[in-house]
Parts: sequence; C-alpha cells; structure tokens
Amino acid sequence: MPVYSALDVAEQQDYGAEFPGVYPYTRGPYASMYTGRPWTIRQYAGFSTAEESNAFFKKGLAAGQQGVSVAFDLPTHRGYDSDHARVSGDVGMAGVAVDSVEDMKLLFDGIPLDKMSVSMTMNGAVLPVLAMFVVAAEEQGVAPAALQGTIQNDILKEFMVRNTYIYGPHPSMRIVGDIFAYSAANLPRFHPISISGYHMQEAGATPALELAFTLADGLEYIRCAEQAGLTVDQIAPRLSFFFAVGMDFFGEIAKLRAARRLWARLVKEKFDPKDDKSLVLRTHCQTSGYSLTAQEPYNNIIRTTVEAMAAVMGGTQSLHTNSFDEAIALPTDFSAKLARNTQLILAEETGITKVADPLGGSFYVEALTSQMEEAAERVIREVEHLGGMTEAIIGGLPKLKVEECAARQQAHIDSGKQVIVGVNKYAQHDAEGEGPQHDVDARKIDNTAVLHNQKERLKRVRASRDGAAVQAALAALEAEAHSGKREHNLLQLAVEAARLRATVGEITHALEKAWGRYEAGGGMATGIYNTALGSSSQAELEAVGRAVARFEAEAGRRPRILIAKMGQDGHDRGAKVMATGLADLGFDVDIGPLFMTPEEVARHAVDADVHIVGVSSQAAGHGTLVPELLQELRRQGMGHVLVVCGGIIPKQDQPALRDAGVAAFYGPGTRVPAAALDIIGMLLEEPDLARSG
Ligand code: MLC
Ligand code: 5AD
Repeated sequence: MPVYSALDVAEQQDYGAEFPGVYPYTRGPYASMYTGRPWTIRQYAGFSTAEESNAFFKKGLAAGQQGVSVAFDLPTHRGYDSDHARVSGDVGMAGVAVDSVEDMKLLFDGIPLDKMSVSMTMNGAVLPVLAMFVVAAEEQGVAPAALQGTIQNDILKEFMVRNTYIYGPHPSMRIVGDIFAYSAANLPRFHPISISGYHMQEAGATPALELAFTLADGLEYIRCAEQAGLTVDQIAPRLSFFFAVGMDFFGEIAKLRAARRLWARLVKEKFDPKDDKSLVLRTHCQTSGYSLTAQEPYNNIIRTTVEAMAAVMGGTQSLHTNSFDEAIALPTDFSAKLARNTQLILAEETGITKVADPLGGSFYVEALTSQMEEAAERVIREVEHLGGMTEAIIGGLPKLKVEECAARQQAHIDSGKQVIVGVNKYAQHDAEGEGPQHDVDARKIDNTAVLHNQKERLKRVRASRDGAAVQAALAALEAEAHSGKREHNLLQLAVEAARLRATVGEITHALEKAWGRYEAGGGMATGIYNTALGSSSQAELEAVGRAVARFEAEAGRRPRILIAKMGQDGHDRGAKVMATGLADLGFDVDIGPLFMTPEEVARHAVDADVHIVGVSSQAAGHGTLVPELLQELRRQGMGHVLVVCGGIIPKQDQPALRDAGVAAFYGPGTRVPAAALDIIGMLLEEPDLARSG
C-alpha cells in the first residue's frame, strides 16, 4: 500500500508494549541490544595457504574487525586432500586449503582461541575440520571448554542450494547429531550450527521463502538433536542462524524481526522448553553477493552500505559486509578495508547503536513484520506436513521452489522490471559495448604455488606420523559408519584421528567407504522464465524465435547446448538460470551433473552431440579447467563445438582463455535473450545477428 497507519497494526495485540529481550523477541534477543554491545564485525575470508590467510586475518583484526570467519577452499569442503587428482584446479582458489592439523595450527597461529570467537563455514567435511580445530586449540594450550565460535554444519541447505555435501541426507544428519552431542558435552561456549538462509537467497529465494525454509531447517535440527539424545534445552540455546540481507531494505528488516518472533513461537509450541534461552534466535547476517555487479563495481559500495544498515536495524548479532569487487574476484586488501570500514562507520559515526530496535512501532515495518511472519509460517506448515525438511529435501520440492524464484527474478531483470543501476538502466558502455569494470585490481591467486606448498606439507605430515595408529583410527571411523548403530561419537573418533595427523581426505574417505558419495539428481524448472519476461520483451522473444528457427532449418535440429560445471564449484544459480532461460527460448538444453572433470564434460558433449558447451565458473577454477576442456574436446573429435563461459571470470583472465579457444564470456548482468542471439549468431557465422535481431 502507498501508506500505512495505526489501522494496519490494530490487530497486533502487543503493539507498542513489547520490549527487546523478552518473549517473543521481535525487537531483539537482548534487552540492551547495541547499547550494551554492538554487533560483531566478522568478515568472512580465506584464500591460498594457511600462512597467507593467517596474515590476512591478523591485518583485519588490527584494523577493527572483531571476529574471525574462515572460508575454506572447495577441495576441503568436499573432503579431498590438496593432492587429489580431481581437485587440482580448485586448491586455494575460493578459500584456504586445509589438509591436516598442521595447516589448522598455522591458520590460527598467534590468534588466541580462548579469546577470539571463530566462525568456520564448513558443512560437508565438518567432522575432520571441526576435529582439527579442537586439536589445534589443544596444542595451542586451549581446552575445548574455552572455545567460542560457530561451525556452519548446516547440511540441509547444502542439498537445497549450496552443494558442498559429501554423503547422502541420512548419514549427513547423523553427523550433525553427533556434533550436537559432542558439543553439548565438551564445547559449552561453541555454536555447533549456523542455520543458514543466506545461500537460499543467493540462489534465488525471496526473503520470505528464505525465512520459511531456514526456520523449517531449524525445527528439523532440534529433532535431530533429540535423536542424538539431547533435550531441547541442551541444544536450542546454542543454535545460531545466518541470513542474507539484500536490497529490499524494509523487507529485510521485517524478515529479521519476524524470524525472532516466529522462531520463539514455533519452538514454544512444538518443543515446550523450560529455559527461555531456548526461544531466542540469534543471527549472523551477510550482505548479498548476488546484488552486486561486475559493471560499475563502485556502485557496490553503496549497495553494501544500504544492506548493512538493514541488517543492523533488523538487530543482527554479527555481520559480514561484502567487498565491492565481489562480482570480479576475491577481495583485495583495499576492497576488504572499505567493506570493514562500512561497518565501523555505521557502528561509530551514525548513532544507530544508541537505541534498540529503532524502527519498532513504525506502522509500515510492524505491518511488514507480521506479513513476513504469516507468509513464512504458511510454508513452514507445508514442510512440516511433508514430514520435515529432510524428507522435503529428498523429495526435491524446496530446491525447485528456489530455482523457480531465480528464473522469475532473472526474467524481471532482463525485462527491466527490476532495476539494477548501471546494468539494465543508466548503463554506460565502452567501445566494445561492455560496461566498465573501471579496471579494478583483482586478487590473483597462484594456484601452482599453493598446490606445491600443500603437496609438500602433506608429504611431510604423512612421513612423520605413526602410520599404524592412523590406520587404526580410520578403521574405527569406518566401522562406526558401517555398523549403522550409534555406539561411538563420530566427532570424538575424528578428533582422535586428527590428533594422529590423519588428513581431511583420509577421514572423509574412511566414512565414504561405508556411506558412498552422494550424487544429486538433475532437473530444472521450465516455463517460468518466458512467462515472467512479459510482453515488454515480445519483440526480442520473437527475434530469438526466428534465429532458432533459422538455425533449425540449416542444421536439421535446434541448437543444443551442454551447460557444465567443472571442479568442486557448486554455485549453480547462474547455470540453472541460463539452462531454464535458454530452454524457454527454444534451445535443447543438457545440464550436466555438478563436479565434472574436463574429460567427463567432453564425453558428455560427444554423447549428446551438442553444438555448444557453456561453462559456468564461479570459484576461480577456470584458468586450469577451461583450457583442459578445450584440449579434451579436440582430443575427442569435438573441436568444432562452440565453447562459451559464464560466471566470475576477471577481464584480465579473458585474453588467455580466448587464445585457448573460448568464443565468448557472459558475466554477471548478461541478459539471457542477448546471449541466445549472440550464440546463434556465432553458430550461423553471422555476428550481426545479435545486434540486428
Ligand atoms: C551481546 N551479548 C550481550 C549483548 N550483546 N549480552 C548482554 N547484552 C547485550 N546487549 C553477549 C552474548 O550473550 C554473548 O555471550 C557475547 O556477548 C557475544 O555476543 P553474540 O551476540 O553471541 O555475538 P557473536 O559472538 O558474534 O555470535 C554471533 C552468532 C554466532 C551467535 C550469530 O553464531 C556467529 O558469530 N556466527 C557467525 C557465522 C558466520 O560468520 N558465518 C559466515 C558464513 S559465510 P555468550 O556468553 O552468550 O556467548 C558463508 C558464505 C559461503 O557461508 O557460502 O561460503
Ligand atoms: N573470501 C571472502 N569472501 C568470500 N565469500 C565467499 N568466499 C569468500 C572468500 N574466500 C563471500 C562472497 C560470496 C559469499 C557466499 O561469501 O561475498 O558471495
């Protein structure tokens, strides 16, 4: 509505009488909120080796950051040691490589783990990584009981959107339960989970859908803890949450307020805890990566500031602000400084911290909070009806819902209904018709050097340990997984193995022998993109239709594209959106499984006899993987196939890839119909097709 009044909040019984720190906690988990203690400035970071990441953490802490947050590389996430043949392109690229306790000790060297709270974003390989953290602390002289921090350990959303799972849903939930039980007994100050909606919104979910699925996950995790033998009051006070904060300023504030109220109500209703602390939702927030653009990257500083303001006006406990070069590469020292300073300025210059819940009582924000709560509760009841999130996820519905939202949003951006300044409105083009990247300095990681370093350290670790003892510890893990019973705690067994210098890959593999590695099924939403694009884009749709028809007349079939993800990069929003969009525009689309090797992609291209391979790369593996793919395609007699790349590929990396044979790059901000016309133009060898339509 264009305006709100007291009438819109009349039905809210407690309107105006509720205070922060009391049930249902709409206004905040603590009575004094930021007047007592501002949110924690916790910047997520990690790249290359443990030594380099350690130096980066220390620099950040010296300059005002207050908590540490570790980004691990993708091989670590997926439980592979750095010397595994499948992962060479990913080592150290999107996070720090950790293979053993020795790496973990270097990562926290000089950072006192009894004083500094540490967040670790780890889900798949959560057992070895948390075990190594406990052992690294122990060898630093810090007892488990003193450790403070958070491990993400939220596997449900991995199956839905983030894709760094290793085992299937049921064994994965067994691991989560064992971590809860171990933490309740040994890590009283540690949060054994960060129930994450962030990645759902990044993958396409609206704030309301993000809220719904996240709280539904939360309920499932309480049940998981109960199955591991804990009571609600032994787990709920240590649960923590994690939300994205995008550009819908008031919607995001309402989401955080609604999250607290709805969670308190649902936990009370379903689990009847005795401890009030069990009802309180505390959360970390991160500004949205998806909302940031490669074109005009300095605009991202402004977007991040607005999003950070929404997070703190919504009452977050901890915050990461993204760097302006997000859509180009990992943060540099300079961009990371600006991101950190954004929070310092909000905390120390604006006065926002002088009052709790500054927007409480706003007719609009209160009404929006209630709407958000109702919308989320409806979805949560549906999920509970399906038997809870584990079963819902196995059925595949939540993933599909998020992908439908993503396709719809892409159509709204492509049609101009959703404005992105500098991309689909007020865009400035350079001579090549591309939006300026302002020649931003991008962080470049020397993958060869990291790989060499990690391999050498692994060799030393393996040579200096007691091999027989390591084998026995690994056998104990395997036996426990095989038994199907709950005789030993898996984290306890992993701690013992880690102490003996078993590696991330070895611990993962021991369980893999019993449980196997999970492969997700494919599938994609269709029909959503076209419908949502709307009539304003009719002429363009017709142009693509004509181009497809011409191609079909010449080639005898429609253009066929294989959309491929290689290496351990599971960010598949871009791949899925392109697949859906191109299918709706008349292409035959094959979407490969995640985690393919270049050789497997080439074989798939042969089998499906495609005209085009579209590689989507978001995790910096392109430098190694794409040239390998081109070589493989030639080797397998498919040298004629058109190879195009999408995702995060810095400008300075593009000439080398072009030399290797890549025909085009479709980065963030690409409109699907424009890419479609461009591709058909190249197939028909009529480069003007894209321009003339
Ligand atoms: C705080 N405290 C107060 C208070 N404010 N006490 C009284 N009055 C107030 N006003 C107390 C708290 O009770 C607590 O003590 C202590 O101060 C610290 O406050 P906190 O609110 O618990 O903050 P923090 O320690 O920062 O913990 C925040 C958290 C935690 C609970 C949300 O889980 C966390 O830090 N999460 C971060 C997750 C993260 O960084 N994830 C990155 C994901 S990146 P006590 O004694 O109660 O502890 C990612 C990207 C990708 O996922 O995909 O790779
Ligand atoms: N360092 C810093 N930020 C990172 N992100 C992901 N990996 C890293 C890293 N290694 C941030 C980006 C991304 C979000 C999921 O987390 O902002 O969008």
